Amino acid sequence: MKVEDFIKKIKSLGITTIAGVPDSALQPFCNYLNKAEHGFTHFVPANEGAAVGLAIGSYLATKKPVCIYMQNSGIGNTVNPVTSLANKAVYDIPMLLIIGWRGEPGKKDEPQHRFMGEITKEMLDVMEIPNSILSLDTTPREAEEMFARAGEALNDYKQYAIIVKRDALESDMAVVYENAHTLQREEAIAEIIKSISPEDVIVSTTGKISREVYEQCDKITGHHKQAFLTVGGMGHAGMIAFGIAQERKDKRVYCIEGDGAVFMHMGELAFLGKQGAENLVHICLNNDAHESVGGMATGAAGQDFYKIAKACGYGYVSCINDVEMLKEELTKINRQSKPAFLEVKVKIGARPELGRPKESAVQNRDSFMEYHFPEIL
Ligand SMILES: Cc1ncc(C[n+]2csc(CCOP(=O)(O)OP(=O)(O)O)c2C)c(N)n1
Repeated sequence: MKVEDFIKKIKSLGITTIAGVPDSALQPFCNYLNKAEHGFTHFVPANEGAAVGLAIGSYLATKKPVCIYMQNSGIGNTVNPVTSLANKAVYDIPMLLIIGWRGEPGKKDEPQHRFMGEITKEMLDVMEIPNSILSLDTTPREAEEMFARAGEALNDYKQYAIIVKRDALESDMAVVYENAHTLQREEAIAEIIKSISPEDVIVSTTGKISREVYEQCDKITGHHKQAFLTVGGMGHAGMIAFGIAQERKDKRVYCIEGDGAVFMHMGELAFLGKQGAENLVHICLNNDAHESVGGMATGAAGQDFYKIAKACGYGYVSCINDVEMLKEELTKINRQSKPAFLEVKVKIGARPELGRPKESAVQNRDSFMEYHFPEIL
């Protein structure tokens, strides 16, 4: 289906506000929202649950349902506000969910998408959200019927979900996402890895950052056992790093996150600053965008994360945007005995041939644990 037609159908439901977190399976849709004159009020909140909150508020003030878009992994973030607020047992608030289907059964995808891919429809059914699947084969008539069902559900105060298969939406619009920075994210990652001692721990975030950490570790140290890749659970790498840091004070723990991930569960900053872990180094590679899934700007683009970290109690904070400053800061950070936060302003973009982890997630877990903590095995 052409993305323009899809957008028209959403509008035909009386929807004027749209909010979400981008997904690569929804890339033509996300590109359209970024570049075209679509006429919606559009927001990219911290996470998908926050988008549900926005939808509830907007409905209360206008009586118009909001459209929320997300990757199916984001359903997890919506469960609480949908089940305990929007559901008919509570405030009965209609909203339209557009959900990119990663891990569709029978299609090859990454391990973090497999289970949620299998249970996506079931999750919606359990949450009493009527739903339909949009695929490449959906005929115009079927799409018409799907939106008619969505309209009825919204009129009946229900949420309605359209699960969108990869390739279901098409567009000829090419969008280039840019910012004003010059440092390549992967170059910054290479410098960070070079500065870290072999006994120190790396925890990296969801998306291409982990794929770059994996490849740069191989290139620089000859293996990738030093790093735990937070391939799913976007926004939780900081807490994973802290979980390790508080158990093993003899090791410095480096958390390497993107700005989208830090933003997604930013409450962690207040917690981590307050804990005062002397061995925690939190690095935010800030490109103001969700680059891994296309490049859409985050709803916090332009914010200085290091200032937020400072206010949250991190003992050492800094912000840099070139490789020489990065090297200097990494040397200083290695001498700190207070939680440190380094914001690195980076360009949007990645190598097109960037690989993916070759082992299973469990194999990577085991080799990480064997490398760092052989005594517990
Ligand atoms: C809960 C959840 N929502 C959405 C996604 C899809 N997703 C994967 S990576 C990513 C963007 C990450 O952005 P950022 O942390 O800024 O790193 P960047 O890719 O820009 O370097 C998104 C939205 C996800 N994996 N999980």
